[in-house]
Amino acid sequence: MDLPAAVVFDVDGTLVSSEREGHRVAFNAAFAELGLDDRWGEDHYGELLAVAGGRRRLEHYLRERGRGPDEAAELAARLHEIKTERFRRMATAGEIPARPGAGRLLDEVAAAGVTVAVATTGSRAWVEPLLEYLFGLERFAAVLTGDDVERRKPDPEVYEQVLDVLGVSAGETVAVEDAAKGVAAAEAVGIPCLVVVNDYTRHEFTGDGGSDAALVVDRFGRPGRASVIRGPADALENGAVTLATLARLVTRP
Ligand code: XBP
Repeated sequence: MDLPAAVVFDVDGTLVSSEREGHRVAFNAAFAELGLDDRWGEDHYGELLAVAGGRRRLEHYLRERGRGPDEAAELAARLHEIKTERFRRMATAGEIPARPGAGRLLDEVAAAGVTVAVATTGSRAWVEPLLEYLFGLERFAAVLTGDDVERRKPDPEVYEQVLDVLGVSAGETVAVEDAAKGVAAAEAVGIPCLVVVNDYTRHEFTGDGGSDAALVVDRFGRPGRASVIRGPADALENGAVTLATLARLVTRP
């Protein structure tokens, strides 16, 4: 089996189920704390996810609601600071669950001696406590966050940085993502990508959307049985994403 030199995981929606009942709830709590009537419903938040980065998401929303650029930027920064602390507390209180099978796959990849890293748009202030709480931070050789880059996914900057930090090439690395903007970022630097969709991103992979992904599945499996949405039908092992699944995606010459 041609093992990858490294597997780089996205966080929100990939390793963890964090958006609908996590970030969205924290954003709404921030609105309330500042006495604002704004609340992001589940469907509306799914649309807002098109904007990567919580502060930028807030700024985009506030501008759409008619606030001027300076007021929107200043208010977005205040709201995001409150939201980030609220989400950090949710993470360390165990309110943000890992996706089923994510821990199993992390264990399998690490047991084979394959380097594991994270490349996320999320803020370091909650990313590290959440990874520590759910998986143990020591298992990640590198954790690159939205605080480490100027440009967020789909820009490839975070993946360029993680390859540089790990000292590996794109062709010997596999990325694991949940959304089209993550696939675009990874594929832009030549990293083959496994997608594990969720209820906010599944629509991006029907038809020819997100077509650059090497393999699209509906879950990690074990527990539960995963299904291939796009890619080789025999890519799973006993209904699960395994290290062998990831090894098939390695493109090193
Ligand atoms: C997901 C994001 C983040 C989170 C909110 O990042 O776009 O912005 O939605 O976290 P990824 P912040 O899928 O790359 O993990 O408020 O800290 O940005």
